[in-house]
Amino acid sequence: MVMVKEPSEKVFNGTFDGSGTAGWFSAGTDLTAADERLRIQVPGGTHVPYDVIVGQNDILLEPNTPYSISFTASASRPVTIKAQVQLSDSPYTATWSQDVGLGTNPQQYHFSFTGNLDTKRGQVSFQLGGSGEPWVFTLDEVSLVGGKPYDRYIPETKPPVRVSQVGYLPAAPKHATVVTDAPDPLSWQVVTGAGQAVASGSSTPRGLDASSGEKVHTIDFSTVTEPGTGYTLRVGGQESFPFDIAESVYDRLRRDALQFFYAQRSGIAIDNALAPGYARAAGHVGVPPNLGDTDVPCQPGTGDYRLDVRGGWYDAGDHGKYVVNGGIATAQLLGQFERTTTAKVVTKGALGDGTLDIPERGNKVPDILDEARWELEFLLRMQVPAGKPNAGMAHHKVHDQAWTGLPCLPDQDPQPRQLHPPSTAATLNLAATAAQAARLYRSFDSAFADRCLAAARTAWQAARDHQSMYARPDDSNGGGPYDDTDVRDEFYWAAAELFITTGEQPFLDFLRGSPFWTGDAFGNSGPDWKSVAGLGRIDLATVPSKLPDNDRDAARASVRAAADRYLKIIQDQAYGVPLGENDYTWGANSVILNKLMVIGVAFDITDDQRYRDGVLEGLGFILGRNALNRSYVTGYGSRCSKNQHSRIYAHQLDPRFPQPPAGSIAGGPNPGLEDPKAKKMLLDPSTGERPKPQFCYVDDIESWSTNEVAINWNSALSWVASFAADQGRHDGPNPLDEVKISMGANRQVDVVLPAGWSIVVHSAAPAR
Ligand code: 9MR
Repeated sequence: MVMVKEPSEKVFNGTFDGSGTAGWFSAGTDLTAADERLRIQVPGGTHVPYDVIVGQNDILLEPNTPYSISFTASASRPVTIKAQVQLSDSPYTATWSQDVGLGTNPQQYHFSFTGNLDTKRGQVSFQLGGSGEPWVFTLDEVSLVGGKPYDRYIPETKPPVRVSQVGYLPAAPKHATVVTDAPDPLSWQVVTGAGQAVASGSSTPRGLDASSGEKVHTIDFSTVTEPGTGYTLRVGGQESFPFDIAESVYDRLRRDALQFFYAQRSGIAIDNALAPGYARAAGHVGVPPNLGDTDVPCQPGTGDYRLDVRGGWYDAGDHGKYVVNGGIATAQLLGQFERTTTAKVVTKGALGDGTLDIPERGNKVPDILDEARWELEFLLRMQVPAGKPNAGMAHHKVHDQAWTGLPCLPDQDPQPRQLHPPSTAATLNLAATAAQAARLYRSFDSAFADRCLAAARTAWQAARDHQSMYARPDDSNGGGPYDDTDVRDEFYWAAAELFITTGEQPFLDFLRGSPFWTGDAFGNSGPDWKSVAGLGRIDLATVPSKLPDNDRDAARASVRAAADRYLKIIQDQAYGVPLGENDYTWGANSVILNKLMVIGVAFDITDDQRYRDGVLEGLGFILGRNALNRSYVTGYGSRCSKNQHSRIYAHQLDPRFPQPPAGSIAGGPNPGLEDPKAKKMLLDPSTGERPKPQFCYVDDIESWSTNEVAINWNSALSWVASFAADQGRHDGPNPLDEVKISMGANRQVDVVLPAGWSIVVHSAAPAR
């Protein structure tokens, strides 16, 4: 944590305490911190001072202003460096420049000057080049004080009346939250787009909301059921953003959340006719400057072969492709589709052929399966071929050797790509998704289904033979680690999918021996890329299989138990969100959505409206009913996220690039603040304190830990959006489907009716 004392301190993380090199850059050398100091290996053979630089950009500088600069520095042998305060880009004008002779013992240096630059793009830097021999530079306690106090970022959150900015289903509950210090209930009114008040009541004071640090009331205006657009909620002279009430309120979101995946595709040109504004050349198809993905070598020491691993989706804002995260994203698309074959409340055909704008549209295969197959084909390519070491395992990931900058279109990525070592987790992700695919594609393409099942079996056996090959947590140069050293849940998930698809006893035997057979599969955060037992449990609970009835009942009961826990949190939270104040983390919005998925499954298997209502209420948080009064989905709501961290959707940095497509969800509030931008914008410069969890978010492209796009986050949104849309206009439930008629032992007909139904026997019409 940074501990800057002066309110007008301009240098961020000048003490290198705990935050590593956050906020600093280097040129001509690597940036490394050790022992809470910057420690730079300066290469030899350079000519001029600016051949090697370390420094910090985005420094606010004012004209005619006194500054004092100080730092502690030393060198492995006596050298002279140049310290500067200057513009960070051309013409690089310096307002202060000083040659500084360094000795081998750390010494504190202190200088004063009057600045004459007027810029937000200032730079404090140390030029270290010009030496024939290499040396080591050590830097600490860097400070530049002067000018206006640090301008703390205060987000715009008005108005204080918070609703789902997208809207509500006519027949669903409608809740809102108001930020107010008023101790007593406030009166409210719902007003139509035409200005007519249609409902009124008084709010419920809820006291301090710990996740935001603000006092709030809640409002229930569920009595308003008349469809319409442009409704607002008025409380104490304040008016909410407008919202709709309609059966179709989630229909566009269902399509857009899924359409996101096409724009993330690797290995294919994105067609402007299908994704207007997002056209780009095919990425990583072996055309320079790309060096992948058609012929990718293994990382040194991993294998002496090369693989064609083209295709799939780019994981997130980076160009990496990770089997582990590809696994859950694919499983959620497959599960979203499979749900429509088992749940009662579904809109027939809503995920069918012709529902997305993708090249495969019109091929008689549901578009969601076409999209998922784009990733599945990539996952299959990541399997180690027969005859190679660890055959049958899946490589953990393929990505750039070093991080690229932003923006960067995929076809322009010049980095070498590498296959990282196989892992047990990746192999089981392949086994699980390929096994699920085998049953879902069977009726559309039996050869593909066979190929998937064979790969799943091979992967399963390979994982059994290599049960503890783990991805390294520090393998994060040029890509994320997705490390995981507990793969019991991956084994359970893969066994579940293989059992459901094949019905074979050994898989059931394996399941019975798993700690998850009776253990909680959902935990406190629902399924995520690292905890996948819930994915298997949901399918055991919902997909017809040879699972004995009592075991299926137990699986269902466990889904309900988890859903009940999450519902309770929703009820306790004044913003109707299934997260407690300490549950916000990297990708928090996906944690919310994954918990909503579990609650949605509970509705599917019970028909209990409380679960349906919980899903819709939680989705309201994502769409604007939150402390930042923001919809986290691009293109949805009056104030929405649109600067997500992405090399492709880098509009914020360069207007020639697009913003993320409508339907892209941002990672969300994350008190971890694991990127320098979020730290710089949100940490209190004088105390180092961070804001309350809901405020730990910035819609800035450089904040990857609060504001990235990612396939596993959009897959969660897609599942929930589809569920929600189904609750609007759907084809069921048809009570007649539930009537069970059988022959009784005593020559009687036994009729079992759904709860609440009765039989009226009419006399037969006389025969003519
Ligand atoms: O979603 C991942 C999150 O759970 C981890 O805490 C974080 C740090 O390891 O990584 C996230 O995943 C990122 C991945 O490593 C690289 N591509 C972007 C992903 C989303 O930020």
